[in-house]
Amino acid sequence: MTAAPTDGAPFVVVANRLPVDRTVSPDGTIDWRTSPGGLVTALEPVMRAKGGAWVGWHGAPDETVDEFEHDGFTVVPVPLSAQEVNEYYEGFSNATLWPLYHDSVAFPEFHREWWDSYQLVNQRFAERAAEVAGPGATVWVQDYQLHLVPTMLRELRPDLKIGFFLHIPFPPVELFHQIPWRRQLLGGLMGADLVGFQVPGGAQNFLRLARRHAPEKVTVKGSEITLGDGRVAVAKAFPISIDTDGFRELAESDEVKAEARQLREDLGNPKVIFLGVDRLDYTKGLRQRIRAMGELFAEGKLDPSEAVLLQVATPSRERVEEYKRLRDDIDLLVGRINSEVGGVGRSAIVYRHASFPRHTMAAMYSIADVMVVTPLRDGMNLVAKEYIACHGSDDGALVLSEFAGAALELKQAYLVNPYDLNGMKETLMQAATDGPRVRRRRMSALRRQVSEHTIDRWAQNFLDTLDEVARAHG
Ligand code: ADQ
Repeated sequence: MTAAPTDGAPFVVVANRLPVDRTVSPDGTIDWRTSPGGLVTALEPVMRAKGGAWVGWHGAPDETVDEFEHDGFTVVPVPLSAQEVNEYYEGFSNATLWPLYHDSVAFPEFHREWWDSYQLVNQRFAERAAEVAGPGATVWVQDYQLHLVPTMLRELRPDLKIGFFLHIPFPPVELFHQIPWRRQLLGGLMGADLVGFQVPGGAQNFLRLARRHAPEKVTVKGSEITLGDGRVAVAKAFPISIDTDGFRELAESDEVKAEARQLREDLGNPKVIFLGVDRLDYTKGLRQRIRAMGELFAEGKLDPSEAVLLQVATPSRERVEEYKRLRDDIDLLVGRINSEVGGVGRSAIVYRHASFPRHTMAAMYSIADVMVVTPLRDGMNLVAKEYIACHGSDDGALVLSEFAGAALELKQAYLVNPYDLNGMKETLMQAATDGPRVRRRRMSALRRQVSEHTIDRWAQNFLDTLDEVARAHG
C-alpha cells in the first residue's frame, strides 16, 4: 500500500500519452503546448476546477522528465525505455490488443516478452498515479494500453474512486478467449468501480466474460459484478462525442470560410466532393472505400470531371509492419485508379498522407457533399460527428459503416456494410444523388443528435455515475 499524500490531486487522469507536446524554440527554450484533442478539451475544465493531475508518457523514449505545472493542472510524465515503446506500446498494445479488439481484421501477435513489458509498464503507471492522488481522489484511467492499472492501483490505494474508459471496441467472447492472459486482463479492469464502453455491446461482452473467466469467484447481475470481497464493479456504455460548439464556431469563422472557398477552387470546383478523413489504420476500411470509389469512376457512374474523392490520412504507427504495408497498398491503389480514370491534369482521387490543423479539417468538412466513413470496426469514430458539426448547410450526407460505434446514434446516416462493395457503391451513389428534401431531413436529425450529445456531457455523465457507484457500494 502507498500512503495517500495529503496535498495530492483530488482528480487524476491516467492515459498512455500526456495531453501536451514539447516545443523547442530556436534559442533552445523548452515549452509545452496543450495538444488539441477531444479528451483534453473535455477534461481541462474539470482538471482546472478541481486541481487535477494527468499521468502519462511524454513521447520521448529513454528520457526522464520532472513533474510540472501547466495551464492549471499538474503534468506527471512517466518514462518509457525504447525497448518498452517497442514491446509494451507498439507490441502488446498495438499489435496484440488493437487488432484483436477490432474483430481481428489484422492478425494479432502473441509474444510473452511483450506481455511482460505490458505488465511492468502498467505497474509503473499505477505507482505514479498512487503517488500523486490525494486521499479519496477520483482517478480516471483511459484505454487499452492500461488495462491492468485499475487493479494495480486499487492494491496500492484502496481509498480511491477508480473509473476506466475503453475507447475501442471490446470484443466478443470467442475472440477474447484467444488471449493467453485473458484472466489477468479481465481482472485488471475489475479493479475499477466503473468500467465504461463506447456501446452497450462492449459492456455486455465484458459482463459475459467476467462470468466465465474472472480470476476469482464473482457474481454478475445486470450491469454489476460483485467480487469476492463484496466490492462491486459496474460496466456501462458511455458513447463519446466531440466539442460540438467548438467545431461549429470554427467552421463558421471567416478564416475557415475563406479557406473552404480556396480549397473548393483548388479541387477545380467539382459538382460533388466526397471526403474521407482517417488515421491511416487498417481498421478504417480505406482499401474497400477507395476500391468502391475507383469502380464507380471506372464504370462511368461518377464522372471525374464533376466528382472527386478527397482522401486525407494521418500518418500513424509507422514502425509497425502492418501499417507500412497498408501505406504502400493505398499509394498503389490510388495511383492505379488515377492513372486509369480522369482527364489530364485532373485526378479522380486527391490523396494526402498528412496531418492537418483543425481549421483545415473544418474547411474540408464544410465543403464535403458526401462524407465517407467506412471502418471495418471502430469504437465510435469522431470524424463522423465532426463532419455533422462543421457542415453548416443541410445539403450534406454522411455515409457511415454499420460497424462504427457511431452508427448506433447516427441512425439517419446512409449506413453501409464496408465488406459489401456493391452495396457500398449503391449507397454512395444514393447519398450523392438523393434530392435536397431527403438530405435535409437526414442532416437535421443528425445535427440534433450531435448538438445534444457533446463531449462535456459525456465526461460529466461518466464522472457523476462513478460518484454514484462509489457512494452506493463504497
Ligand atoms: P481514432 O481511431 O484515432 O480514435 P477517430 O474517433 O476517428 O479515431 O478520431 C480521429 C481524430 O483524428 C479525429 O478527431 C480527426 O479529426 C483526427 N484526424 C483524422 N485524420 C486527420 C488528419 N489527416 N489531420 C488531422 N487530424 C486528423 C479512437 C477510437 C475511436 C474513438 C476515439 C475516441 O479508435 O473509435 O472514436 O478513440 O474515443
